[in-house]
Amino acid sequence: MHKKALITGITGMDGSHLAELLIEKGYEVHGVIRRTSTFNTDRIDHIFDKIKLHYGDVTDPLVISNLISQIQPDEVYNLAAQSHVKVSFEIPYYTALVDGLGTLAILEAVKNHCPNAKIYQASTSELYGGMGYNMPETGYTETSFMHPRSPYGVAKLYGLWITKNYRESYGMHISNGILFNHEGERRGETFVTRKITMALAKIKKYLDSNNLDFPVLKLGNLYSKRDWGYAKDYVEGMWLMLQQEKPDDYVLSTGETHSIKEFVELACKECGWNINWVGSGVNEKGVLDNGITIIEVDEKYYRPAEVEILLGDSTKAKEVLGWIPKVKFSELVKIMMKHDIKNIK
Ligand code: NAP
Ligand code: F7E
Repeated sequence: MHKKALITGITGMDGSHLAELLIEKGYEVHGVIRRTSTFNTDRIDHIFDKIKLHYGDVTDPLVISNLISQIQPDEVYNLAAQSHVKVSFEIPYYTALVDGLGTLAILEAVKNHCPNAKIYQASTSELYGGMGYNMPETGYTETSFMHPRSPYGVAKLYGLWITKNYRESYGMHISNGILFNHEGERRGETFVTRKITMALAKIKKYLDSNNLDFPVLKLGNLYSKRDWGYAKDYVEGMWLMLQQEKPDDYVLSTGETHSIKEFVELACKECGWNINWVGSGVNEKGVLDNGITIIEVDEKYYRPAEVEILLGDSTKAKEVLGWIPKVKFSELVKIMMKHDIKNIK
């Protein structure tokens, strides 16, 4: 008998990589997709025949309950979320509904219809808030103090605690993956890494044909630091958590932290450029050796509260799950830049 998995958020970056991994492992893979007026299945079109898709929304407990009751999954991966931190300041109520109460809908449905199913909850490094005072020198661990700094982070804190509560109250097998930023060639185009690699690939195309009429890349805070890993490594960690006899919570991270500027600098190197930073604050610019400005700061990308620095310590995941991230920062930038140079339109 094939194991059955249900993935919410299957059309997202992680959902698509996880679906591929579970197909490889012989699972019957089910996914929840939202009805949209244009296609939203780009990331899973290549595996369309190998998965079973169901219309639904985690803000609709009725459909979530019906689906879980009908499918009777062995494993549920709750990846659905309004996952953009900056956008969460603009739509805080909706973010709370999806990322907070959506999680509750999944838990109730599993408790009522298949209480032995194992659940993965997509928790996040945004829970820590990155203000520095609560970060150990070697990085945040599962027990570090949490201080979320956005409506997204606060909604995910509810998700973390309601899953812990169902685990303690009803003995359910629920694990939280506290995942630090992970990226890749399928990353949403408004997250900073992909925004950079796509914009630089476009600028390169213009400059290679001696056309200077290119759109300058506008960024917000260039000084925040992130612990960036590769999405494919992280979905492996999600699966490993559900293969354990006992549920638990795990940090997944690379143990390195780099600024937005460092990401830009390495990405430029992949394009064959050296970038120089001139000016400061909103007047700071990224200028190539030949004097061409390719980056400007636009304060519209600043956040009302910023997460300044994130660094994770995934010792527990290494020791218990045997999980080690294969791709580190410089390799990640290379993968993304190469992909976008090859595919940019
Ligand atoms: P993503 O690319 O933004 O994907 C989010 C997925 O959730 C999409 O499939 C989206 O569907 C779906 N979704 C959104 N609202 C929904 C709703 N109301 N009902 C059902 N589905 C809904 O995110 P990701 O980067 O793959 O991240 C996956 C999960 O991990 C998210 O929960 C995120 O918050 C969390 N996380 C991500 C990171 C990271 O660095 N990537 C780190 C820590 C935690 P549409 O395609 O229709 O929009
Ligand atoms: O921002 C700065 C921005 O939007 C990273 C989500 O997957 O990871 C992600 O959240 C940093 C921030 O990711 C721009 O201010 C500068 O400091 O790529 P991001 P995020 O906010 O870290 C966590 C772990 C999640 O859980 C989330 O779901 O980059 N930044 N200039 C910018 N950010 C964006 N988006 N756009 C800019 O122009």
